[in-house]
Amino acid sequence: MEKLIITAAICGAEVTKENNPSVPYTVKEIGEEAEKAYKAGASIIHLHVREDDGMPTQSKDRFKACIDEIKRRCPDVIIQPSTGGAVGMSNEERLQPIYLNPEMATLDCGTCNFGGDEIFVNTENTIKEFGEKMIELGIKPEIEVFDKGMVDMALRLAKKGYMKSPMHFNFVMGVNGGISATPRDLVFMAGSIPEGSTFTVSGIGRHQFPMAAVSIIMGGHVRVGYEDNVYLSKGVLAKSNSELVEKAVKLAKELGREIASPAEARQILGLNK
Ligand code: KMH
Ligand code: ZN
Repeated sequence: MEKLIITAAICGAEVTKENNPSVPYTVKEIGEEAEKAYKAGASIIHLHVREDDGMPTQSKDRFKACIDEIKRRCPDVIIQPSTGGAVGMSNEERLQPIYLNPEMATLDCGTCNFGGDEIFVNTENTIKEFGEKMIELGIKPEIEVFDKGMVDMALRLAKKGYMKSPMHFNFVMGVNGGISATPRDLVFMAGSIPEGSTFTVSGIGRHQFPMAAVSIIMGGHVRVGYEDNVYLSKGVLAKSNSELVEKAVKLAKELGREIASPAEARQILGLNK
């Protein structure tokens, strides 16, 4: 089986220091968490950035500062900025980090409920706009899908030229409003993408490691980190994202998957920059 790509989603836009005091906000904290996650075995850092007070931002300058800090500490790690940002941001705001020319960026392929009154909005025209821009700039999208219909949307738009093959998907499973985090649903999702595609799985909350285990067995890849889950085990907060990466590495070793280096991850994902 292909080596396992571990993505560390180190900070997200919603989780706060109230949820776990080691959620990184500042440039230095983000750099430190990225470095620890990388040293533990992550080859991709999925990046959101914050102001020093924790406020999520998509500011190009703030992304540049964080990317520079991460590259200084771990030059070969793959940095994947979010274009999802936080609920309520405009498309223009969300797209800012792609103008820093990253190798990858996320491309969210549908609208979904996001808890309470929150709705994460991605209209068809938004997806087309983001997809077109990423093709123009030579950025490989990680296609974020929170439900099966979003896979179908991505496939339909790929046929129209808004995304290229081979496609790489992130199945985000267990969001209130998205597909549930069950092995049955993961088999359904993985069976719905074209041959030659790759996928990673982000299990939300307590589903992080059970879904990681299923993905490892199926030949998929894994995302862990505070964006999706702040606990190392029931009732025990992780002290760093690196503890979550270490746990994924341990699972992979037990299940017979080797861990991909960033260079190997680039090969698997066909990154060409
Ligand atoms: N923060 C969510 C609203 C992405 O990174 O592209 C969107 C999100 C997805 O996290
Ligand atoms: Zn994200």
